[in-house]
Amino acid sequence: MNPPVVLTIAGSDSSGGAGIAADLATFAAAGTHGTLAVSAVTAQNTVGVQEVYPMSAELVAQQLDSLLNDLPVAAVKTGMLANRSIISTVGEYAAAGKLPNLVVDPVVVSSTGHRLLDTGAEALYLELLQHSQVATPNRREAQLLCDVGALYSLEALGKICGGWLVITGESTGIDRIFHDGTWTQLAGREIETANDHGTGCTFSAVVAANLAHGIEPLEAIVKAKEFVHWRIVRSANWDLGQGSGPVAHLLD
Ligand code: PXL
Repeated sequence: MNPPVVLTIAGSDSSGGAGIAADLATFAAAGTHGTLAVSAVTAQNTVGVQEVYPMSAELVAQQLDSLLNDLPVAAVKTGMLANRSIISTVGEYAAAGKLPNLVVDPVVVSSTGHRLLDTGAEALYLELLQHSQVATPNRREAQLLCDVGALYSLEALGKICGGWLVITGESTGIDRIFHDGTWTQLAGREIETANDHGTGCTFSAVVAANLAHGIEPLEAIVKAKEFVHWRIVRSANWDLGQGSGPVAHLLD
């Protein structure tokens, strides 16, 4: 039996905590085969981001063509897309129906506070979000998207999203889900740890992996939160690097 194939379109984090490395480890842990299109390379560690070098939008498109023309991709997640031209290129593939079960994590700022998206490029996400099955902004990203879209409320953002909007970290450990005009609160348990680098990437990656397994969106989201919770618990006392360390993507 073949494993489901999942695709991440995201940046590389040299520390291995976030971005493509986190996504691929998570895809493997979730029983899927991971494929990738690199949007940018970052020089980064647990303390901060030292350099960001975006790929050309043409190279992102070539990576997408190569794998989509060959492999049976069942779900896709986007992470860091770096700039306008890459977001709009990915948007064209989504609009053409080439990115099934699309999970959009609209990454704007790294956990250490470094911008991972060109200033002013947020507005282009509003187009891409229309094609998403699940969108996973954190509280700050959701507010930024409302601001650039002149959206007066998070409900208005939810209506723009094609499917399910999950706002992560609404307050400690709690996520809020908007779908079909209704909010659902997803309670979490607080974990005392400095090691939360890349948790947003891991969450959106496992949502995509769950969708690739044929799990319905709400269950895919609920299971993903549980998945991330246990990984944070496992690595809570790790002491890797001087800043925010990674989570245990593979558990053991
Ligand atoms: O967590 C957001 C994120 C996404 N993608 C890359 C990152 C980070 C955070 O550091 O480095 C490449």
